Amino acid sequence: MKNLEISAIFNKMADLLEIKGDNPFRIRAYRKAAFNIESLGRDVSLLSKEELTDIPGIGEDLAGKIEEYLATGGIGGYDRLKEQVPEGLVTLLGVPGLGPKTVAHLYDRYRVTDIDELERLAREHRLVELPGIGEKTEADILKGIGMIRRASARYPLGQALPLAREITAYLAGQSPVGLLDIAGSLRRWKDTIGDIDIIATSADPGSVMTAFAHMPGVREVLIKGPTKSSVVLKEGIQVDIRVVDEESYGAALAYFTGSKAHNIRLREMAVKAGMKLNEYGIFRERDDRRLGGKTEEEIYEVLGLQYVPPELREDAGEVEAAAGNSLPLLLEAADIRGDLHVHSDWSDGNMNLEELAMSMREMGYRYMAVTDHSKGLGVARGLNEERILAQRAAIDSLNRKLKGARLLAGVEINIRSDGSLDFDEEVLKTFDIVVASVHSGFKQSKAQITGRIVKAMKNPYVSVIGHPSGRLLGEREAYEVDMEEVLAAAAETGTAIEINAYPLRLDLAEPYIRTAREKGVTLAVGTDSHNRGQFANMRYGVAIARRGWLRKTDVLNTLGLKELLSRLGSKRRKRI
Ligand code: DGT
Ligand code: CA
Ligand code: CA
Ligand code: ZN
Repeated sequence: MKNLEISAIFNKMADLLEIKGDNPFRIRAYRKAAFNIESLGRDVSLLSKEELTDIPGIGEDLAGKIEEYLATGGIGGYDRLKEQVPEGLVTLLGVPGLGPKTVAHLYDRYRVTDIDELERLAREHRLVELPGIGEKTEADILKGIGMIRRASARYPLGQALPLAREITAYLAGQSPVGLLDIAGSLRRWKDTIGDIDIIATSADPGSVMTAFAHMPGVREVLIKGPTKSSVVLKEGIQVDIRVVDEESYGAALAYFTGSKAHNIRLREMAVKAGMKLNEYGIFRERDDRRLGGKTEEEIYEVLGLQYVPPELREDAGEVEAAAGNSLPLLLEAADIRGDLHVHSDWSDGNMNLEELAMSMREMGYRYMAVTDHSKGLGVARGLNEERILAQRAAIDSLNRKLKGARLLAGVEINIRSDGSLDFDEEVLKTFDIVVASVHSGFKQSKAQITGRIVKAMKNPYVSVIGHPSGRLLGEREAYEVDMEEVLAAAAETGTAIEINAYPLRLDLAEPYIRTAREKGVTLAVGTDSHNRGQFANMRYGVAIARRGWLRKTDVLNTLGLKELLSRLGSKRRKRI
């Protein structure tokens, strides 16, 4: 649907006109049009020109721009405006306390086009030299910059989720909460999080607000209202909480879980069916009769939809699937039978093999693959052929003592910069499982790095490609790799692709997981654990798999031990 795209452009045009000091009525017209298009509840691309001009605030001129966008994917007037206003000024307009006139002055006087520059000037007290700016405004602008920085920062899921859980546990212990859930992108298990959203019910909302504002770890209270508060934690993460009525709980949870795009689709469906959906419930339009809203399930049911798990709520086809009763039956944490990527103290892990076996039992697994690094990775004390043999003997003897579970003899073999591997086939064929990963040469060209991984996959003994894009959230971008090509080669060679569950990796990223599934590629979820606390990260891998629409059958480590070994063997046999 193009409504959101068009309303965003109209808002940007209003910003640009404001900086230019254009006619206030014209600016207001763009804002009003943007608002009305966003909340329209009907797809603008299906409307005739006449129906377009029936939308409040939309006349011939704006209707023409909408049609232009629908026909060409752009708006000439917008492009011309962008040329007239220096880049960066629009971002400055987003700083609370900074109006368009001041932005224009800042530019005329100091050529300021970005926030860093603005911050420097404010700290040097040079903003007060501008017309209309006093000490107070300057201080407000500095505050506003802090807010913007927080709003644009995103935090890894693995950092935000433990904090959110601490907060909910604290609130449950310290205040009279009834129902209590984490909502927002965190409930959808998005790989990075803008802020933490919490929803609750309570007989005494005021004391929940007080407990919330005084929790340990709060650096700043932004808002403290009767049912709604926001704080900033010392980590810099913002947390929002809302206390709602019990009869509205499901509606509020759905609303604040989002995504925004998913919500908009649901609201459109409601409107089409003569209903109204908001954070208070779902109602019959005609007489406002409440049709549901106590639970999320009620809302989906009233809309005639299957219940959509939070991980799928991205307007990525899930609404259509739910309407057609064809949502996938998603992978569950309980489907996982073992971990396929684990390090021991033979390389850079801190657990010995006995401890791995113990953790395997604790996790309720049938198997766990010991995949220490190979010799090329000196920094991780990678193993050479001789050490592999010694480790193998230790694994075999331990397995003889284990009942009902087995440590698999594996390796995380280095894919060298030319695509060759650290061990030759004579050695490789002695492993139960071989995970092949890139640990160097991240700066290679796309063609090189793709070719390198594809070459590794052509090796009949390579079972899985580990952390396939190399990304480290908030630290390192993925290397340039043609993932489509890697996935095509994975399908062709029968190589599995890893979903690395280490929270800073979450690699493969979910859009590619979906592509992988469509191509018939098998995914292998592994935690890459180096210490005992990391096995539980499997839950992150499962969530990311779910966000990629994976079913149990798409995932290698849902197989029982015998089936797994036979599947791992099938690629080898195919070659012979
Ligand atoms: P984040 O925090 O950037 O990782 O992403 P979210 O999805 O948690 O977004 P957030 O915290 O701004 O808002 C939480 C949810 O509230 C969001 O997923 C949907 C809902 N919501 C917020 N603002 C709007 C809005 O303007 N329109 C609609 N329909 N829903 C909204
Ligand atoms: Ca959020
Ligand atoms: Ca929020
Ligand atoms: Zn690795």
